[in-house]
Amino acid sequence: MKPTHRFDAIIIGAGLGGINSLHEVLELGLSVRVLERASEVGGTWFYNQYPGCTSDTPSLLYRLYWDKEDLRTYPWPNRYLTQPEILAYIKHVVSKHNMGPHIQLNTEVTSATWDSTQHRWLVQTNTSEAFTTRYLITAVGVLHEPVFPRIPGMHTFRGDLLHSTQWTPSTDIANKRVGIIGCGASGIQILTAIAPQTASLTSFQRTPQYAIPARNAPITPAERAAYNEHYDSIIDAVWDSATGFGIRESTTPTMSVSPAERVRIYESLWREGGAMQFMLGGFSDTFTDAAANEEACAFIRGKIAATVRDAEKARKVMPTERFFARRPLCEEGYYETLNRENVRVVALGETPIEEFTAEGVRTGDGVVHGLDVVVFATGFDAIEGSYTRFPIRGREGRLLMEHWGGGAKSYLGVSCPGFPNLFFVNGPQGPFGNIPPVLQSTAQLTTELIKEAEKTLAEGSLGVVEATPEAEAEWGQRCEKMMEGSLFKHSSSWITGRNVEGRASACRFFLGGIKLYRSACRDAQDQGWPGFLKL
Ligand code: NA7
Repeated sequence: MKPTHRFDAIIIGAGLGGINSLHEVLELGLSVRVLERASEVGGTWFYNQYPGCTSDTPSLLYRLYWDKEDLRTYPWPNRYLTQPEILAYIKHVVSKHNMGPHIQLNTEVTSATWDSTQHRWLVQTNTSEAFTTRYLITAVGVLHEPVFPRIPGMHTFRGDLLHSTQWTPSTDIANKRVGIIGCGASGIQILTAIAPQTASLTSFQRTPQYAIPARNAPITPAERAAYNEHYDSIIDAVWDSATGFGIRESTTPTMSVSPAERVRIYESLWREGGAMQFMLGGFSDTFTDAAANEEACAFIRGKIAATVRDAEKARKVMPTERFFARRPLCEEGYYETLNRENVRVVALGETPIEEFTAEGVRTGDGVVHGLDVVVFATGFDAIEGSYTRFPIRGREGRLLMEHWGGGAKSYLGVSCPGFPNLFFVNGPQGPFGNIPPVLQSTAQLTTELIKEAEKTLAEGSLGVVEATPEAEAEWGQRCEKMMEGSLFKHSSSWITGRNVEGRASACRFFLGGIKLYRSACRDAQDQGWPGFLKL
């Protein structure tokens, strides 16, 4: 029998979400342990070490907002943060707030089971220890479990195969013939970063996307001083916005201005840089109105045609998707890099990959693309993927993944009926937006729910809260309605789960935004939590 340690709260995962929740739980004065599979903290920013890995959130907002002193003093050099900079920031927070003693690394959770006699979760791990806890908080990541397509003949390939998350500092691409499958954020960042070092680089593209220049640039001391002076109002504006990216979200419909004025606005957004800024900063209806969306698409297609010199290459990377309606991509020299002689593009829509051979990849036209390294930048099994690694069993042994059979769902992004005192960080049907304010918003709700459970416990009850089936269903309908009104429903991306074979296509996010989400949470609290069972 393994020794079993008792805590008030167990948090699974020590990424940004996990350490933010750790802060919240410590503030409540509860005993807590964070269990982390990896050998370091950082989560997504520890696992994704591929070249060019960069956030598209402005640096001043990729922060935990509760440490106001740190907001003003922690240095960041540029408009956007690279992966090593974010990882360093997360480690800095852990060290500054002496969180290390609460975090147990190299510890993979293998199951979590609700014990309805003790009213506690029993958490098993791959180590010699088990844990029992009243509150279980899963901060296991939104985009964590890789999608690694199985292609015939992969085992025969004599070169190296890796997913973008498996890139390590020892991954060697110098003077090699490299193939990249996939052209989402990871694929185009890797391509741009490594093309100059490779002998040749072949980009296998199934669905070319619309990408907007990031225009990363140093932050001047004067800019930093201005941010520091106004940090409080900057953060207030984040809470008051839909996406939390610190941009002005336009209220002007596209067709309400003249064609010339539209182009002037698109040009100015293009020069300014930032994908979210482009999608939301110019016009209010880019992702809700088909005709408005096409105006933006046509402008971006024009930019691609003007940048990519080789007409055949330009044709192959030209988006053919009807809408600019995925999480928009930021690029930093991607289209220019395509002009390099050593970069080739294979349009998988015309010549799909048929199989791997010992030498490389054979496409539908019979061509064998000789390769030494193939990088699968093929994305993630969003949300559910992180929960497939270990079973979570709630009341009567019900599996969370069974509860999510028709698509991952929850009430307010944090709780499911039948799973008492289980709280998600960045869970399904939480707000879609900039991750740091999103995870802080859902964690604040969790804190309020834990306070409620503590109150009922002190009053002699069981100290248990969980969403009601009715509240979960109603919230799900609200999420679906928001999706109906958006063009995101047409894309086969991780937002709907259609990027993964076998996953139910459903709305995995609350597209109403951060402001509306927070007001829904406040309303629930003001009304005494009608959507939660309190036992
Ligand atoms: P994404 O955005 O999900 O992109 C994955 C890419 O891989 C995309 O181009 C896919 O094409 C492609 N893909 C997936 N499976 C295949 C197969 N079997 N064959 C060919 N191509 C394939 O993942 P990223 O890692 O780039 O970015 C994830 C998020 O991280 C991003 O949104 C940012 O928020 C940060 P498809 O579009 O499915 O045709």
